[in-house]
Amino acid sequence: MSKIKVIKGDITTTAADAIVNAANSSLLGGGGVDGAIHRTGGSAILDECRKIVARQGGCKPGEAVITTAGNLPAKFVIHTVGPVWNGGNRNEAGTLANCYVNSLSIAAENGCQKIAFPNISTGVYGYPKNEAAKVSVAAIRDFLRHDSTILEVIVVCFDDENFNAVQDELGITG
Ligand code: AR6
Repeated sequence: MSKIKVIKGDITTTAADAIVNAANSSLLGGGGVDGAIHRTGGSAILDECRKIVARQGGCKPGEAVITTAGNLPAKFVIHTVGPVWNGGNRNEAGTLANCYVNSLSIAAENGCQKIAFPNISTGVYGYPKNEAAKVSVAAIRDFLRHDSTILEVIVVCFDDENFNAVQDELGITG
C-alpha cells in the first residue's frame, strides 16, 4: 500500500507525529494555515519560533525548522517557507520541492513516522494548484524511496481543487 495518503480537511485536527506549516520567512505567524496552526497550537509554538529567529534569523524559502506542536494533536510542527509564485521562471518548483524534502528530512531526524502536509504555497503565495501537486507528490515519492523512518505521509487539502489535483498525481480515481 502507498505510504502517501490524501484527505480533505483541516490540518489542525489531523493527528500525526509532525504537522507541517506553510510559514513565511519571519516565522512569526500570518494568515491561512499558518494562522490556524498558531491559533490552535497556542503560544508555545511562537515562543520556540522566536528563539529560532534569535538564533538563525528566520527561515529562507525551501528550508524548514522544527518546534513543539503545543496543543495540536502532534509532537512537532515543522515550519517551512514556500516560494511565492512568480510565473514559474524563478525556480519556484525547485524551492517547493525543497520544502517537502527538507521537512521530511527534519521529521525523520526527529523520529517521526507519520507526517501531515498542507498544500504549501497554493494560498496567499499563488502557486497554481495542479503544478504544486505535481511537485509535492514527486518530491515526497523521491524522499520515501531513500528513507525507512517515515511510514505515512498525509496530504491534507483544504479545498476540492487541491484535493483533486493531488488525487490525480497519486493515481487515485475519485
Ligand atoms: N488546514 C489545511 N490547509 C489549510 C488550512 C488548514 N487549516 N488553512 C488554509 N489551508 P496559505 P501559502 C490551505 O495561504 O500559500 C501565510 O500568511 C489553503 O487553502 O496558508 O504557502 C503565511 O504566514 C492553501 O491551499 O499558505 C505566509 O505569509 C494552503 O493551505 C503565507 O500565508 C496554503 O495556503 C504563505 O502562503
